[in-house]
Amino acid sequence: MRLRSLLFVPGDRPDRMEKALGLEADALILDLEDAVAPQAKPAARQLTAEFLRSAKQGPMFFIRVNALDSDLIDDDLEAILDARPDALILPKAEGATSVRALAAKAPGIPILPITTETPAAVFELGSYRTVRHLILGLTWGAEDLPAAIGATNSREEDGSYTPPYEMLRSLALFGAHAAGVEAIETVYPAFRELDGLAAYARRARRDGFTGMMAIHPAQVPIINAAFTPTVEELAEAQAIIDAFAANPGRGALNFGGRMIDAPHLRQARRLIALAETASP
Ligand code: 1VU
Repeated sequence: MRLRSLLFVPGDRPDRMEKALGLEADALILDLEDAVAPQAKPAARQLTAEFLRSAKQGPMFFIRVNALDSDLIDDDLEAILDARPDALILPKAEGATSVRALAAKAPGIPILPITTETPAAVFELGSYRTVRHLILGLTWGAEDLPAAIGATNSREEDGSYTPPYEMLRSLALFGAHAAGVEAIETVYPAFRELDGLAAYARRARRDGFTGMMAIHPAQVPIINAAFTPTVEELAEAQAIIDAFAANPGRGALNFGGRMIDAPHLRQARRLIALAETASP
């Protein structure tokens, strides 16, 4: 599975769904939650299900349903489950309990929870490893929690996260890796700032995220590039693997003036494996 870019498309916009098919996003997230106004929810369910039935080729098709404690999710699932989405995005998830509750309503469909949107969710970030068989990844959000706790913003003036949200990002990252699933970076809302996005996405991959959500077509190629290893990175990874192969029995080596040992070899192997899954 290659899951570098996941593009949100509002579920009541079939024109945008068609456009999204040609954008090389690895997955489309057809949204029934916050991108759809309350009065448009019934139409969005129907349009999303129709689109899913007619467009089975191309990217993976994920659907973001409404939250478990909304009175909307059962109608969402009734409308879309027959169309067999590749995964369900669960907003306002509060740990393994939420995942089990959705899995009971939608058996056999992998779940990608958004893990940091309520205060209680924060204390459940370590629990996802108990439901790793039900989830394909973890992602996080920096938009809903400030509203839930009366904070004025999750970002500093320069766009970086304030300490509480930087902490949440780290917990979501390690929660995903503890569960052994994809770690998906949250959206970059300033969709006209492409240089800022490129730096943000590079930082995400550097930190251990494996992919990232997008909200606008222009973000997709930038995210794909950031999560695709460069030729130079691959060459270095191969050289590290070769160096250990040429020195069997040695735990630590001099690699051009710097020490490499077991973690560097693991990292190099992981990068080569990542490139193999990222090849079309
Ligand atoms: O040039 P065209 O007319 O052919 O196409 C437009 C526009 O339709 C298209 N486009 C999109 N196509 C597919 N998917 C999209 N998400 C999408 N967004 C735009 O691209 C062409 C240019 O559009 P634009 O630059 O004029 O953009 P607008 O000002 O019309 O729209 C900007 C927003 C941000 C409103 C739009 O991109 C959008 O609706 N994005 C998705 C929002 C969303 O789903 N938000 C919820 C998830 S965020 C979250 O919850 C974080 C955890």
